[in-house]
Amino acid sequence: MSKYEVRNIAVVGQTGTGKTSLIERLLFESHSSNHLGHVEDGDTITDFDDQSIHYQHSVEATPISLNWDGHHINLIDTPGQVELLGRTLSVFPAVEATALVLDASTSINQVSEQLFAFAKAQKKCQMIVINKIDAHPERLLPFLEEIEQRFGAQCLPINLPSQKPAEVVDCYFAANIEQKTLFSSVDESHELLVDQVVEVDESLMELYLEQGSELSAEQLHDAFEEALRTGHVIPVCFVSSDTGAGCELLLKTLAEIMPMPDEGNPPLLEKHGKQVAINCDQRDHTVAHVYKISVDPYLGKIAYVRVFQGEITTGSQLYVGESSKAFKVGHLYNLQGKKRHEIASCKAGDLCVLVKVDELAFDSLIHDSHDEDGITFKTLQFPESMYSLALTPKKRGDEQKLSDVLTKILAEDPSLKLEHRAATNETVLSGQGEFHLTIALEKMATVYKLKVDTHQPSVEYFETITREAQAQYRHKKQSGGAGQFGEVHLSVRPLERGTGFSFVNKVVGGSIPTSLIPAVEKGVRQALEEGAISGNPIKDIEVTVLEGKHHSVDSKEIAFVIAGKKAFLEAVRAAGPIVLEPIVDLALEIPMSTVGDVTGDLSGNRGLIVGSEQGGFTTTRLQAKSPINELQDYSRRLKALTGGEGRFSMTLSHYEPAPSAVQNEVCSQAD
Ligand SMILES: Nc1nc2c(ncn2[C@@H]2O[C@H](COP(=O)(O)OP(=O)(O)OP(=O)(O)O)[C@@H](O)[C@H]2O)c(=O)[nH]1
Ligand SMILES: [Mg+2]
Repeated sequence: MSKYEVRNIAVVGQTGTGKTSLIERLLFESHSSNHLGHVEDGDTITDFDDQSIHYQHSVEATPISLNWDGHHINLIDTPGQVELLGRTLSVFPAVEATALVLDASTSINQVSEQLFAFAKAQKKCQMIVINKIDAHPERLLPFLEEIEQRFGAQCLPINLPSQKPAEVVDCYFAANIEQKTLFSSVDESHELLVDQVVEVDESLMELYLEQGSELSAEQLHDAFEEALRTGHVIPVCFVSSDTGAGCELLLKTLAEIMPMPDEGNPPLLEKHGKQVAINCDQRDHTVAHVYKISVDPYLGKIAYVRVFQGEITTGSQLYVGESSKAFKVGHLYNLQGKKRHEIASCKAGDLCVLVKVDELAFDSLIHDSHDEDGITFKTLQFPESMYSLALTPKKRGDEQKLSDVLTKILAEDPSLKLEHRAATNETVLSGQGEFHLTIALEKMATVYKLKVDTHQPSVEYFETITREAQAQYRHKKQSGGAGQFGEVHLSVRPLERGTGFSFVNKVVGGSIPTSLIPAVEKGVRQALEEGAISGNPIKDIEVTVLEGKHHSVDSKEIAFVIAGKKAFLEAVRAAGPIVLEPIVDLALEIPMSTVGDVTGDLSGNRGLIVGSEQGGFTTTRLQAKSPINELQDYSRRLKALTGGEGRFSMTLSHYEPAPSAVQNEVCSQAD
C-alpha cells in the first residue's frame, strides 16, 4: 500500500458525544465490520476492555482501521472523561489530524475546548463532527453558531442536515444546489468554504475571481491541505451515528479532505532541541515512535507504534533511543479492538503494534540506523495532577510487588505520576481525579491481583529557624579499647526562604583537622534530614563550624559525625525553630455561575484569591494561593461545588510559617 492511501485521525471530544458509537458506525458503513455494536450492550469494537464495558465510557485510547474507497483510514477512539484527558493527549503524536466530535443536544464544555486548543498547539489539522443530529434538529443552527463563536469563523460546514429527517446534504464534493437543507443553503455553504480555502493561495484566488465559476475539488486540493495545516479552515460535518445519516459523507471527507501523512504538519521530532526533517518515504531509514503501551495478560507488553519514515517488517533489527543493542521484530500486528491481524510490514505513515519487546516504553523512539540516535519526540505536557493517594499493600511483604505492579500501571498511563516521598516514607500515586486513580487501582486488583490500602498523603512540612544561635558539643567515649573524642562549636543563622542549606567552615589552626570537617558536615546533614522539633527536614539555614577540639588517637570520623549532629541540633533548638507549611498556586477553571461558591469556599479555608479572568465561553479562570494542608480533598470538594465541571491544577509556590495550631499538631505527631 502506498503511503498516500493512509489517514491517521484521533477522534476526540468531551464524554458522551458519541465517539465510540460513531467509530462503530463508520466501521459498519465501510463494511470493515459486519456487526453494529452499541456502547450500552458492551459490544463495540473499540470499547472492548472490561473497564470500558463496565463504565460505558472509553477508558483507553484505541486505534482501529477501516478501508473505504481504497483508503486505509486509521482512527483512534479516545476517552472523553475529563480525568482521562492525559490518555487522550498522549496519542496526538501518532496522528496528523483530529476530529472533534460534539453533541448538539448538550453544551460544549471545557474538555472540548481544551482538546481544540491542544490540537491547535500541536499543529494538527482539525475537523469538527456534529453528532446526534437525529436527537434535536432544532438545536443544530444555534449549535453551529455557538461553534463559530467559540472556535472561530473558520469552522465551516462541508455538508448540512437535510430537511428530510436522517439525511445530510453535500455542500462541497458534488454540491447540488437544488437540495433543501434545514438551514442556510448548499450554495451559500459551498461559497463560504471555497472563499475561505482560496484565501491561502493567491494564484488560485485570482483564477477563482477571473473564472468566476466553480473550482473543482481537484483544483482546490492543495489549497485545502494548506488551509487545514494552518488552521485557516476547519470543516464541519453533520452525522448521526444512530441512524447513519452523514456517515458516508464523513468517510468521504476523512478520505479526500483530511491530510495524508506527508500533507499534515511535520511531526515534532527533534534532535538536540532542533526540529528533525522527516521524509515520509518507506525507502528511507526507519523512524517510528511509541504512542501507547498496554500490558496484556496473555500477549505481554504491547507497543502501539507510528511509523514516520522507512518501514518496519518482521525480522527488522531496530534500536530504541540511544541504545546500541538492537531488538528483532518478531510479529507485527494491526489491532481491531480485541482482534489482531498479523501483518508483514508497516510503512511510513501507518500505525501498527509490536508485542513482547521489553525495551519499548511510552514515547520510545525506534530507528534502524545510528544516524538517528538522539532523536526524541517533543515532550507532551500532560495536565498537572489534581488528586493523590498514598498506597500500601494490603498484605505485608507485598512491597516489592507493589513497586513492580505500579511500574506496569505507569507504563500504560503516562499521565499518572508516582513518587516516593522520603520525608513521609509514602508511596504516592497522583492523577487527574478520583476516577482516574480508581480505574488504576481496579486494574491493579483485577489484572495483577494486588490489593492496596489508600489514604490521603501526608503534607510535607519543613523546619527552619528564626534567629542566630551558637552551640557546642563534646562527644567522648572511653569504654574498652580505642576511645572516641570529638568536640564541635558551631553557629546557625536563618537564610532567605528557598535558599536551602549552606555549610561554612571557619576553623583555623587545626582545632578540627581539615580531614574531619566532612565528618562534621555529615552529622549536620543527618540532623538536617531528621529535623529538630517535628521530624521534618530543616531548610533555609546556614551552619558555620567555628572551632573544636580533637585528640590525636581517639578523633575518628564517627566522633565528629556525632558531635556535629548534636551541636547542630542544640543550636537549632536555641534559634527559634518553626514549622513551615507548603503554599500552592492554584489555577482553576470553573463555570461562571459557581464563582461565588468556589471563592467563598477557598477564602473560608485560609485561601487567597489573587486573580480572575474570563476563561472559555462560559467559564472563569481563577488564580489563588492556599496552604496545601487545606486542599487535601479538593478534587472531591470542587466536584461538588461545580457539578463536576470545575478543573484545577496546583503547583508548589513557596513555604510559609504554619499558624500555631498547625505547628502544634505537626510537632505533637512527631512525639
Ligand atoms: N440519539 C443519539 N444518540 C447517540 C448517537 N451517538 C451516540 N449516542 C448515544 O450517546 C451515548 C454516548 O455514546 P458513546 O459513543 O459512548 O460516547 P463517547 O463519546 O464515546 O463517550 P466517552 O467514551 O465517555 O468519551 C450512548 O448512549 C449512545 O448510544 C446519535 O447519533 N444519536
Ligand atoms: Mg467512547
